[in-house]
Amino acid sequence: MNQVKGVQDARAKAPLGTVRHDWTVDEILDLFALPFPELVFTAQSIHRRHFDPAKVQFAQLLSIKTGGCPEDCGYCSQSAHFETGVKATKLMADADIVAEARRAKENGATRFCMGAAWRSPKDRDVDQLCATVEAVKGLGMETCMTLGMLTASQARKLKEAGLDYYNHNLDTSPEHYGNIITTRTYADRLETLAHVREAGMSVCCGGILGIGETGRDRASMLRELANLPTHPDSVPINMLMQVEGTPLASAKRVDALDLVRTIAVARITMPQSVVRLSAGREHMTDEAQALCFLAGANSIFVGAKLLTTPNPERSHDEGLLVRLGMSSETAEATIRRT
Ligand code: SAM
Ligand code: DTB
Ligand code: SF4
Repeated sequence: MNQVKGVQDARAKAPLGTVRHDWTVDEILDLFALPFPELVFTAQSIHRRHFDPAKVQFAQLLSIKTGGCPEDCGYCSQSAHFETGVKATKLMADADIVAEARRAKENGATRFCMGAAWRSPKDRDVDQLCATVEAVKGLGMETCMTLGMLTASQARKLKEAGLDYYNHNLDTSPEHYGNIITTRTYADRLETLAHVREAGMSVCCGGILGIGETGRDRASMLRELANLPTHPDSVPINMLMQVEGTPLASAKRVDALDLVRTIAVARITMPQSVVRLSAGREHMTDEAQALCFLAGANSIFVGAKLLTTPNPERSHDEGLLVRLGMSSETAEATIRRT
Protein backbone atom coordinates (compact mmCIF):
# COMPACT_ATOMS: atom_id res chain seq x y z
CA MET A 1 0.00 0.00 0.00
CA ASN A 2 1.14 3.55 -0.68
CA GLN A 3 2.61 4.69 2.66
CA VAL A 4 0.99 8.11 2.90
CA LYS A 5 -2.31 6.62 1.71
CA GLY A 6 -2.00 4.02 4.52
CA VAL A 7 -1.64 6.79 7.10
CA GLN A 8 -4.61 8.64 5.56
CA ASP A 9 -6.71 5.47 5.90
CA ALA A 10 -5.66 5.18 9.55
CA ARG A 11 -6.56 8.84 10.12
CA ALA A 12 -9.99 8.25 8.58
CA LYS A 13 -10.53 5.50 11.20
CA ALA A 14 -9.39 7.72 14.06
CA PRO A 15 -7.34 10.95 13.99
CA LEU A 16 -3.68 10.47 14.95
CA GLY A 17 -3.32 11.17 18.66
CA THR A 18 -6.46 9.24 19.61
CA VAL A 19 -5.87 6.67 22.36
CA ARG A 20 -6.45 3.37 20.54
CA HIS A 21 -5.92 -0.31 21.30
CA ASP A 22 -6.60 -1.73 17.84
CA TRP A 23 -3.41 -0.90 15.93
CA THR A 24 -2.29 -3.19 13.12
CA VAL A 25 1.36 -3.80 12.27
CA ASP A 26 0.81 -2.40 8.77
CA GLU A 27 -0.63 0.87 10.13
CA ILE A 28 2.41 1.22 12.37
CA LEU A 29 4.79 0.43 9.50
CA ASP A 30 3.09 3.21 7.53
CA LEU A 31 3.90 5.64 10.36
CA PHE A 32 7.57 4.51 10.30
CA ALA A 33 7.64 5.15 6.54
CA LEU A 34 6.44 8.78 6.79
CA PRO A 35 8.91 11.44 5.66
CA PHE A 36 11.06 12.19 8.73
CA PRO A 37 9.88 15.83 9.16
CA GLU A 38 6.22 14.79 8.94
CA LEU A 39 6.70 11.95 11.44
CA VAL A 40 8.56 14.09 13.98
CA PHE A 41 6.16 17.04 13.55
CA THR A 42 3.16 14.75 14.11
CA ALA A 43 4.74 13.18 17.19
CA GLN A 44 5.68 16.57 18.69
CA SER A 45 2.17 17.95 18.02
CA ILE A 46 0.66 15.03 19.95
CA HIS A 47 3.34 15.24 22.66
CA ARG A 48 2.51 18.86 23.56
CA ARG A 49 -1.20 18.09 23.96
CA HIS A 50 -0.35 15.96 27.00
CA PHE A 51 3.07 17.09 28.27
CA ASP A 52 5.15 20.18 28.75
CA PRO A 53 7.56 19.84 25.77
CA ALA A 54 10.38 21.57 27.68
CA LYS A 55 10.46 19.07 30.56
CA VAL A 56 12.31 15.76 30.91
CA GLN A 57 11.91 13.48 33.91
CA PHE A 58 15.09 12.30 35.66
CA ALA A 59 14.86 8.80 37.17
CA GLN A 60 17.54 7.12 39.30
CA LEU A 61 18.36 3.40 38.98
CA LEU A 62 19.93 1.01 41.50
CA SER A 63 20.82 -2.65 41.00
CA ILE A 64 19.73 -4.18 44.33
CA LYS A 65 20.67 -7.76 43.30
CA THR A 66 23.20 -8.14 40.53
CA GLY A 67 24.15 -11.05 38.24
CA GLY A 68 23.75 -14.83 38.44
CA CYS A 69 20.34 -14.70 36.74
CA PRO A 70 18.97 -18.07 35.52
CA GLU A 71 17.34 -16.49 32.44
CA ASP A 72 19.20 -16.48 29.11
CA CYS A 73 18.26 -13.05 27.69
CA GLY A 74 20.84 -12.77 24.88
CA TYR A 75 21.55 -9.10 25.54
CA CYS A 76 22.11 -9.22 29.29
CA SER A 77 25.34 -8.90 31.27
CA GLN A 78 23.63 -10.48 34.30
CA SER A 79 22.64 -13.85 32.83
CA ALA A 80 24.44 -16.82 34.43
CA HIS A 81 24.48 -18.42 30.95
CA PHE A 82 27.23 -16.07 29.71
CA GLU A 83 30.76 -15.18 30.89
CA THR A 84 30.52 -11.41 31.13
CA GLY A 85 32.68 -10.66 34.15
CA VAL A 86 29.70 -9.33 36.16
CA LYS A 87 30.03 -10.55 39.73
CA ALA A 88 26.88 -12.09 41.24
CA THR A 89 25.75 -10.53 44.53
CA LYS A 90 23.04 -11.26 47.10
CA LEU A 91 20.04 -8.99 47.56
CA MET A 92 21.27 -5.79 49.25
CA ALA A 93 20.25 -5.24 52.86
CA ASP A 94 17.21 -3.05 53.35
CA ALA A 95 19.21 -0.37 55.21
CA ASP A 96 21.76 -0.13 52.36
CA ILE A 97 19.05 0.29 49.72
CA VAL A 98 17.35 2.99 51.78
CA ALA A 99 20.71 4.76 52.28
CA GLU A 100 21.16 4.83 48.48
CA ALA A 101 17.64 6.17 48.05
CA ARG A 102 18.37 8.91 50.59
CA ARG A 103 21.52 9.84 48.65
CA ALA A 104 19.52 9.92 45.40
CA LYS A 105 16.99 12.19 47.07
CA GLU A 106 19.73 14.53 48.28
CA ASN A 107 20.88 14.71 44.63
CA GLY A 108 17.41 15.88 43.63
CA ALA A 109 15.70 12.63 42.53
CA THR A 110 12.11 12.02 43.60
CA ARG A 111 11.80 8.68 41.83
CA PHE A 112 13.87 5.61 42.71
CA CYS A 113 13.94 2.49 40.46
CA MET A 114 15.29 -0.75 41.95
CA GLY A 115 16.29 -3.68 39.71
CA ALA A 116 17.02 -7.31 40.62
CA ALA A 117 18.51 -10.01 38.35
CA TRP A 118 15.89 -12.66 39.10
CA ARG A 119 13.63 -14.88 37.02
CA SER A 120 11.09 -14.24 39.79
CA PRO A 121 11.42 -13.24 43.46
CA LYS A 122 10.84 -15.67 46.32
CA ASP A 123 8.01 -14.78 48.70
CA ARG A 124 10.54 -13.99 51.45
CA ASP A 125 12.34 -11.56 49.08
CA VAL A 126 9.02 -9.84 48.44
CA ASP A 127 8.42 -9.54 52.20
CA GLN A 128 11.84 -7.91 52.65
CA LEU A 129 11.23 -5.61 49.70
CA CYS A 130 7.82 -4.52 51.00
CA ALA A 131 9.63 -3.05 54.02
CA THR A 132 12.10 -1.38 51.63
CA VAL A 133 9.26 0.15 49.60
CA GLU A 134 7.68 1.50 52.79
CA ALA A 135 11.00 3.04 53.89
CA VAL A 136 11.73 4.63 50.49
CA LYS A 137 8.16 5.97 50.36
CA GLY A 138 8.80 7.34 53.84
CA LEU A 139 11.53 9.53 52.33
CA GLY A 140 8.80 11.04 50.14
CA MET A 141 10.03 9.34 46.97
CA GLU A 142 8.17 7.60 44.16
CA THR A 143 9.12 3.91 43.91
CA CYS A 144 9.64 1.55 40.99
CA MET A 145 10.88 -2.06 40.97
CA THR A 146 11.81 -4.65 38.35
CA LEU A 147 12.22 -8.11 39.86
CA GLY A 148 11.19 -10.48 37.04
CA MET A 149 7.94 -12.48 36.97
CA LEU A 150 5.42 -11.88 39.79
CA THR A 151 2.50 -13.96 40.98
CA ALA A 152 -0.81 -12.17 41.51
CA SER A 153 -0.35 -12.26 45.29
CA GLN A 154 3.23 -10.91 45.12
CA ALA A 155 1.97 -8.04 42.97
CA ARG A 156 -0.79 -7.29 45.50
CA LYS A 157 1.68 -7.35 48.41
CA LEU A 158 4.00 -4.87 46.67
CA LYS A 159 1.05 -2.61 45.85
CA GLU A 160 -0.12 -2.71 49.48
CA ALA A 161 3.38 -1.74 50.60
CA GLY A 162 3.05 1.35 48.39
CA LEU A 163 5.03 0.40 45.25
CA ASP A 164 4.06 2.91 42.55
CA TYR A 165 5.52 1.36 39.35
CA TYR A 166 6.55 -2.10 38.18
CA ASN A 167 8.92 -2.41 35.18
CA HIS A 168 8.54 -5.53 33.05
CA ASN A 169 9.51 -5.21 29.38
CA LEU A 170 8.15 -7.08 26.37
CA ASP A 171 11.59 -6.30 24.87
CA THR A 172 10.79 -7.17 21.22
CA SER A 173 8.09 -8.60 18.95
CA PRO A 174 6.41 -11.93 19.76
CA GLU A 175 7.91 -13.21 16.47
CA HIS A 176 11.54 -12.38 17.41
CA TYR A 177 11.29 -13.15 21.15
CA GLY A 178 12.36 -16.81 20.94
CA ASN A 179 15.55 -15.83 19.08
CA ILE A 180 16.65 -13.77 22.10
CA ILE A 181 15.23 -15.54 25.17
CA THR A 182 14.43 -19.26 25.50
CA THR A 183 13.90 -19.62 29.26
CA ARG A 184 10.51 -17.88 29.34
CA THR A 185 7.76 -16.99 26.87
CA TYR A 186 6.00 -13.87 25.67
CA ALA A 187 2.86 -15.23 27.36
CA ASP A 188 4.78 -15.32 30.71
CA ARG A 189 5.58 -11.62 30.28
CA LEU A 190 1.96 -10.75 29.48
CA GLU A 191 0.78 -12.71 32.53
CA THR A 192 2.98 -10.73 34.94
CA LEU A 193 1.87 -7.48 33.29
CA ALA A 194 -1.75 -8.52 33.94
CA HIS A 195 -0.96 -9.26 37.62
CA VAL A 196 0.68 -5.84 38.00
CA ARG A 197 -2.20 -4.04 36.29
CA GLU A 198 -4.84 -5.95 38.29
CA ALA A 199 -3.02 -5.12 41.55
CA GLY A 200 -3.46 -1.45 40.62
CA MET A 201 0.21 -0.55 40.11
CA SER A 202 1.38 1.67 37.26
CA VAL A 203 2.99 -0.33 34.47
CA CYS A 204 6.39 0.50 32.97
CA CYS A 205 6.86 -1.63 29.85
CA GLY A 206 8.96 -1.21 26.72
CA GLY A 207 11.75 -2.85 24.77
CA ILE A 208 15.23 -2.91 23.26
CA LEU A 209 16.45 -1.94 19.80
CA GLY A 210 19.58 -3.41 18.22
CA ILE A 211 19.03 -7.10 19.05
CA GLY A 212 18.81 -8.30 15.45
CA GLU A 213 15.16 -7.31 15.01
CA THR A 214 13.68 -6.21 11.69
CA GLY A 215 11.67 -3.04 11.08
CA ARG A 216 8.55 -5.19 11.16
CA ASP A 217 9.59 -6.55 14.60
CA ARG A 218 9.83 -2.98 15.91
CA ALA A 219 6.34 -2.22 14.58
CA SER A 220 5.03 -5.49 16.01
CA MET A 221 6.50 -4.72 19.45
CA LEU A 222 4.89 -1.26 19.48
CA ARG A 223 1.60 -2.81 18.41
CA GLU A 224 1.78 -5.23 21.39
CA LEU A 225 2.48 -2.34 23.78
CA ALA A 226 -0.22 -0.05 22.36
CA ASN A 227 -2.82 -2.83 22.24
CA LEU A 228 -2.43 -3.80 25.92
CA PRO A 229 -5.74 -3.28 27.80
CA THR A 230 -4.35 0.05 29.04
CA HIS A 231 -1.27 1.78 27.65
CA PRO A 232 1.77 1.39 29.91
CA ASP A 233 2.17 4.50 32.06
CA SER A 234 5.79 4.60 30.95
CA VAL A 235 7.49 3.03 27.93
CA PRO A 236 11.28 2.60 28.17
CA ILE A 237 13.03 2.37 24.79
CA ASN A 238 16.50 0.87 25.33
CA MET A 239 19.28 0.75 22.74
CA LEU A 240 21.39 -2.37 23.21
CA MET A 241 24.50 -1.84 25.33
CA GLN A 242 26.74 -4.46 23.74
CA VAL A 243 28.23 -6.63 26.49
CA GLU A 244 31.32 -8.78 25.91
CA GLY A 245 30.51 -12.46 26.45
CA THR A 246 26.81 -12.23 25.46
CA PRO A 247 25.55 -13.59 22.13
CA LEU A 248 24.79 -10.00 21.06
CA ALA A 249 28.23 -8.62 21.91
CA SER A 250 28.97 -7.68 18.31
CA ALA A 251 25.45 -6.71 17.22
CA LYS A 252 25.42 -3.68 14.93
CA ARG A 253 24.57 -0.40 16.60
CA VAL A 254 21.16 1.06 15.73
CA ASP A 255 21.12 4.08 13.40
CA ALA A 256 20.22 7.05 15.63
CA LEU A 257 17.60 8.21 13.10
CA ASP A 258 15.87 4.81 13.38
CA LEU A 259 15.79 5.31 17.15
CA VAL A 260 14.22 8.76 16.69
CA ARG A 261 11.59 7.24 14.38
CA THR A 262 10.82 4.53 16.98
CA ILE A 263 10.38 7.16 19.71
CA ALA A 264 8.09 9.19 17.42
CA VAL A 265 5.94 6.15 16.62
CA ALA A 266 5.77 5.22 20.33
CA ARG A 267 4.60 8.77 21.07
CA ILE A 268 1.92 8.68 18.34
CA THR A 269 0.60 5.23 19.28
CA MET A 270 0.74 5.82 23.08
CA PRO A 271 0.01 9.57 23.31
CA GLN A 272 -0.30 9.83 27.09
CA SER A 273 2.55 7.52 28.16
CA VAL A 274 5.87 8.80 29.43
CA VAL A 275 8.42 7.64 26.80
CA ARG A 276 11.77 6.94 28.41
CA LEU A 277 14.99 7.18 26.40
CA SER A 278 16.67 4.45 28.47
CA ALA A 279 19.88 2.44 27.93
CA GLY A 280 22.28 3.44 25.17
CA ARG A 281 22.58 7.22 25.68
CA GLU A 282 26.28 6.64 26.43
CA HIS A 283 26.79 6.05 22.69
CA MET A 284 24.45 8.76 21.41
CA THR A 285 25.37 12.26 20.36
CA ASP A 286 23.74 15.20 22.11
CA GLU A 287 22.09 16.09 18.79
CA ALA A 288 20.51 12.63 18.47
CA GLN A 289 19.16 12.91 22.04
CA ALA A 290 17.74 16.37 21.21
CA LEU A 291 15.89 14.80 18.24
CA CYS A 292 14.53 12.11 20.59
CA PHE A 293 13.12 14.83 22.88
CA LEU A 294 11.61 16.53 19.81
CA ALA A 295 10.04 13.20 18.81
CA GLY A 296 8.38 12.86 22.24
CA ALA A 297 10.84 11.24 24.66
CA ASN A 298 10.38 12.84 28.07
CA SER A 299 12.29 10.78 30.60
CA ILE A 300 15.88 9.55 31.01
CA PHE A 301 17.90 7.60 33.55
CA VAL A 302 20.51 9.79 35.21
CA GLY A 303 23.77 8.89 36.88
CA ALA A 304 26.99 7.39 35.49
CA LYS A 305 25.77 3.78 35.79
CA LEU A 306 22.57 2.06 34.68
CA LEU A 307 22.43 -1.41 36.29
CA THR A 308 25.84 -2.70 35.19
CA THR A 309 26.75 -0.56 32.14
CA PRO A 310 27.81 3.09 31.81
CA ASN A 311 25.56 6.10 31.29
CA PRO A 312 26.42 9.80 30.77
CA GLU A 313 27.44 11.80 33.86
CA ARG A 314 24.59 13.71 35.43
CA SER A 315 26.44 17.00 34.93
CA HIS A 316 26.58 16.32 31.19
CA ASP A 317 22.81 15.72 31.06
CA GLU A 318 22.13 18.87 33.06
CA GLY A 319 24.36 20.83 30.63
CA LEU A 320 22.55 19.37 27.63
CA LEU A 321 19.17 20.43 28.98
CA VAL A 322 20.50 23.95 29.61
CA ARG A 323 21.77 24.10 26.00
CA LEU A 324 18.31 23.03 24.81
CA GLY A 325 16.47 25.51 27.05
CA MET A 326 14.79 22.54 28.73
CA SER A 327 14.67 21.47 32.36
CA SER A 328 14.39 18.35 34.44
CA GLU A 329 11.34 17.23 36.27
CA THR A 330 11.41 14.32 38.64
CA ALA A 331 7.77 13.43 39.23
CA GLU A 332 5.80 12.15 36.26
CA ALA A 333 2.60 13.69 37.57
CA THR A 334 4.09 17.14 37.16
CA ILE A 335 5.20 16.75 33.53
CA ARG A 336 1.81 15.51 32.42
CA ARG A 337 -0.46 18.32 31.25
CA THR A 338 -3.72 16.42 31.40
N1 SAM B 1 15.34 -9.25 35.60
C1 SAM B 1 14.29 -8.37 35.38
C2 SAM B 1 13.62 -8.53 34.05
O1 SAM B 1 14.24 -8.97 33.11
O2 SAM B 1 12.45 -8.17 33.95
C3 SAM B 1 14.68 -6.92 35.55
C4 SAM B 1 15.99 -6.35 35.11
S1 SAM B 1 16.30 -6.29 33.37
C5 SAM B 1 17.97 -5.77 33.43
C6 SAM B 1 15.37 -4.90 32.78
C7 SAM B 1 15.46 -4.55 31.31
O3 SAM B 1 16.70 -3.95 31.02
C8 SAM B 1 15.35 -5.67 30.30
O4 SAM B 1 14.03 -6.06 30.07
C9 SAM B 1 15.95 -5.04 29.06
O5 SAM B 1 14.94 -4.38 28.31
C10 SAM B 1 16.92 -4.02 29.62
N2 SAM B 1 18.31 -4.42 29.37
C11 SAM B 1 18.99 -5.40 29.97
N3 SAM B 1 20.25 -5.50 29.47
C12 SAM B 1 20.37 -4.56 28.52
C13 SAM B 1 21.41 -4.16 27.64
N4 SAM B 1 22.58 -4.79 27.62
N5 SAM B 1 21.19 -3.14 26.81
C14 SAM B 1 20.00 -2.52 26.81
N6 SAM B 1 18.96 -2.84 27.61
C15 SAM B 1 19.13 -3.84 28.46
C1 DTB C 1 14.67 -0.58 31.41
O1 DTB C 1 13.89 -0.76 30.46
N1 DTB C 1 15.93 -0.18 31.27
C2 DTB C 1 16.60 -0.14 32.57
C3 DTB C 1 15.42 -0.41 33.55
N2 DTB C 1 14.35 -0.78 32.69
C4 DTB C 1 15.59 -1.35 34.66
C5 DTB C 1 17.73 -1.07 32.66
C6 DTB C 1 18.77 -0.86 31.56
C7 DTB C 1 19.87 -1.81 31.77
C8 DTB C 1 21.00 -1.63 30.81
C9 DTB C 1 22.05 -2.67 30.94
C10 DTB C 1 22.80 -2.66 32.23
O2 DTB C 1 23.18 -1.59 32.74
O3 DTB C 1 23.08 -3.75 32.74
FE1 SF4 D 1 17.88 -11.86 34.08
FE2 SF4 D 1 16.50 -9.63 33.55
FE3 SF4 D 1 19.00 -9.98 32.60
FE4 SF4 D 1 17.01 -11.42 31.59
S1 SF4 D 1 17.22 -9.17 31.49
S2 SF4 D 1 19.04 -12.20 32.20
S3 SF4 D 1 15.74 -11.73 33.40
S4 SF4 D 1 18.41 -9.77 34.73
